[in-house]
Amino acid sequence: MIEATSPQPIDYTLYLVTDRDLMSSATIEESVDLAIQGGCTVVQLREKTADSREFFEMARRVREVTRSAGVPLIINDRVDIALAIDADGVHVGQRDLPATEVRRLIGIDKLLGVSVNDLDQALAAERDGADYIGVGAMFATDTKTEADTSSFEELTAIRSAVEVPIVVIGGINAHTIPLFKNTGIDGIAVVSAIVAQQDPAAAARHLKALFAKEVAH
Ligand code: TZP
Ligand code: MG
Repeated sequence: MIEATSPQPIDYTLYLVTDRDLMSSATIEESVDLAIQGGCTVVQLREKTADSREFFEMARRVREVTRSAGVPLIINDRVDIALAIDADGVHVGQRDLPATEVRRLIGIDKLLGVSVNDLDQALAAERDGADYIGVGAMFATDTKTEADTSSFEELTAIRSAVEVPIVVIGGINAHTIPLFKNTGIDGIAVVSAIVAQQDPAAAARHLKALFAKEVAH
């Protein structure tokens, strides 16, 4: 009999989402490397303005950085690129391939993350095989102006209803982190409050310490 190896539990505490158009660093690898130095525990490569070849090449380079740091790398939207570079997982939204299809394509060993706005979407994501969900946008953000939003009421309902880890996204920064006290979230997903800062490592370190002090349960 083939025993399934029990997967390493993922630490979702400080989940970095990349954006080369906002970053203070010269390269995406440098941005990711600094964020990891500051304590980021998961990296999602999300590059909306890259064409397929660029995205693939970036993913390959970032893969080196995350692999040597032992941090999981998740690819936004693109199952093909995730498989091509042997990423640790894929993250999809409500307008991307359905979670069931992504799960079928990536198999059971890779991580599947799904963005949700409300309880129905969260329950569906869990049922369809999501390993974790991203809830948001919690606050309006210039990083994704077209994002649908989620309220704290919605977040509370989702937390009570699903077992999978929850990260919140959208406007997460040093001012908003304390508002998540007692919400039962597992982590924060951050773009601009890390990658756009002059010192991304220091910014990540600060957000992580705040989360540990104010929110972690
Ligand atoms: N999905 C919902 S909001 C968002 C994404 C990708 C962007 C979050 O960016 P920031 O800069 O952390 O507000
Ligand atoms: Mg998407």
